[in-house]
Amino acid sequence: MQKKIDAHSELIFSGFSIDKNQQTELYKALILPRLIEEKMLILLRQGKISKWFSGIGQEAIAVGVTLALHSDEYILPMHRNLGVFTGRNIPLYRLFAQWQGKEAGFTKGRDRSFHFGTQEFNIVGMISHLGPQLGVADGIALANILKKNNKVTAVFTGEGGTSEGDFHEALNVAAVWDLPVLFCIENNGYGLSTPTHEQFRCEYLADKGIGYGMESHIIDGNNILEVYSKVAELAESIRKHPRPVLLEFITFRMRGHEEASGTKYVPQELMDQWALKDPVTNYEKYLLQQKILSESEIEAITSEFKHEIDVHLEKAYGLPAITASAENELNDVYKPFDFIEKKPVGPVKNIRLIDAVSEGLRQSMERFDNLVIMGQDVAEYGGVFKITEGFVNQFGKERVRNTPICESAIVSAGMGLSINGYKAVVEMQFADFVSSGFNPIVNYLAKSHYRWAQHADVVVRMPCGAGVGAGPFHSQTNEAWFTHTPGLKVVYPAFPYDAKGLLATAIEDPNPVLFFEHKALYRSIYQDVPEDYYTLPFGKASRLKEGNQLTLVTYGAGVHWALEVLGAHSEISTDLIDLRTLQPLDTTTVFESVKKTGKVLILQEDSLFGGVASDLSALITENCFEYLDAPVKRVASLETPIPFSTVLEQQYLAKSRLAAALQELVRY
Ligand SMILES: Cc1ncc(C[n+]2csc(CCOP(=O)(O)OP(=O)(O)O)c2C)c(N)n1
Repeated sequence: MQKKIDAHSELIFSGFSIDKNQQTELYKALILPRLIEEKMLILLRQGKISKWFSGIGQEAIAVGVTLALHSDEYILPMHRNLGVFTGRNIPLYRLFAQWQGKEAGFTKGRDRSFHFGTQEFNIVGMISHLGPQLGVADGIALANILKKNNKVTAVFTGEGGTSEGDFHEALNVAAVWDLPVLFCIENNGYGLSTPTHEQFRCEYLADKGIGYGMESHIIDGNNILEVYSKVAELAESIRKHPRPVLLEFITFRMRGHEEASGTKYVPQELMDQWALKDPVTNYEKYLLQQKILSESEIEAITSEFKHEIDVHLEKAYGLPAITASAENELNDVYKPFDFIEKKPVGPVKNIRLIDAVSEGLRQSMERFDNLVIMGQDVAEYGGVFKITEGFVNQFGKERVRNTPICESAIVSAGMGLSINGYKAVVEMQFADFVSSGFNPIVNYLAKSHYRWAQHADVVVRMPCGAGVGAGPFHSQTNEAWFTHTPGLKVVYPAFPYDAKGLLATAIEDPNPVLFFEHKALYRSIYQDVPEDYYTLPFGKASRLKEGNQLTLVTYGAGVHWALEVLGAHSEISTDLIDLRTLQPLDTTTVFESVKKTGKVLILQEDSLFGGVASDLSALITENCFEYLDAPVKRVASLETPIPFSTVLEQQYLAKSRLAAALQELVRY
């Protein structure tokens, strides 16, 4: 029977087998974040820092967990976990520089407060969306399992964050894969202004562990000795027997959500009760009672820390402010990648696009033994398109992983693998389902290198496209969702040769790549493809036809529509350009051609507004205006969802309007 922990339960510090020196060390670690915060609150009032999320009253959790782990084990803290950062002994001036947006911080002024990670200290900070980091912890832990290094990963969430789908997905994945993760919920009573009874209906969040088949514990989060000893014991046990454990730390948020928002919605009575359970003052009282520390020793520790804080603050103030340089900003969006083209040698084989993707993937798995494939039904079943058929036999189930149906956690796990030295290929069963993994792609993978120089070595494979009578949710080509987001690369091959070489490059490239594979081309397009491994450069379009009346630019299935229509209209002399990659985009080849022909038609399978054709059209207008003999023409699919019935789908698709548009443009 679990003891009841709330504002009234007593903090009992006796009975833990922690020696006196260690108890003193814990005190020092506990009081440092409190003293820093007290200073920050003064600076905030003086307008010297922008925003502050207070962890006052919750320090025992971050400090206890951090000190219970080994320093080379990853911790993923939240916005109230200053004790994780101080517990890892990050020089204070660097933290202050981070909060002042200075170069010596961790994000070059690009992100605020605790939104950063540091490999140097094995800390991976949150993104604002709270939940995704739980799945990132899964990926980090998976890498530890693959390395067989017996390490634990600890990840934090507030009780409010447990309402997010990411929480459920991450715990479920960790349970199914036996990942050594400590999921630490800090239940501090409120998610912004929302009390726990408006957030969830179970008595204890730890009870949710039962639903995941996961061990769970409730811990008094205001008792540093309880937190430290319980977590140390569990961590040791998890190192020996890898498994996830759910911990609910009961505590209280003694200040507002952030300093400007106040606490009017919190009953004063509750505030008063919890003030009596302050984790720092109570522990101090116990140490004095036990004569482990004297008043004067506490005084000495406190004044030494205060001095250290002042010295480091002065140092941070003395550091230069960031100067804005667009070049620096743009240079840090992607991790530099020294692409070396591996030219194909040896015999070729006539294969389908689907075979080329499969072969490219297999050869990358052979080449990179740190590459992991994750996706629904990708293991024994071979994926719904059979691209990974036979992979389990060759590479084993550790590296070819069936996942539960949880795109968000798996994309996040890909991020975690990358943080811990692995490469990931995530197969979306259909590109349409990427919407369920959208958040970690556009907010985590895409922004991570820019924010704190952490690359995301993840390829998301996207079987996409219409023309197969599959209706609104199995036919979309949603590349424009991603070409809009800085930090992502987007590849869209139309031929087997390109698919194999570009996939190899995507996997070599340490940046996140969305790799689109058109389902209608999978089994219909054949080509002679080198049997050996080779790579192709990103950002190089190919010119498939030479002509002088107009330029037709397209990609994916559009390329084959164009070839078919142009084949039936040989009277139209056309430069046909297949873009091959959309980010980076080869504008040089496009502009050269447009300058020669003076007319351009851009064809895309996606519906018109906000698509790749629109931006390309704008670029051509801006860069080739004087050369144009006609307005830039865009041909795209109808502005409707994609219908299922064949007649409706044919009408929907841009292909049905291509010939007429071409003839009109020639006549212009
Ligand atoms: C996806 C998302 N929704 C909403 C928010 C706004 N928000 C930031 S923190 C927060 C409360 C979080 O509560 P909890 O998880 O309990 O953590 P606590 O702040 O209490 O430590 C909210 C609603 C957000 N950052 N991200």
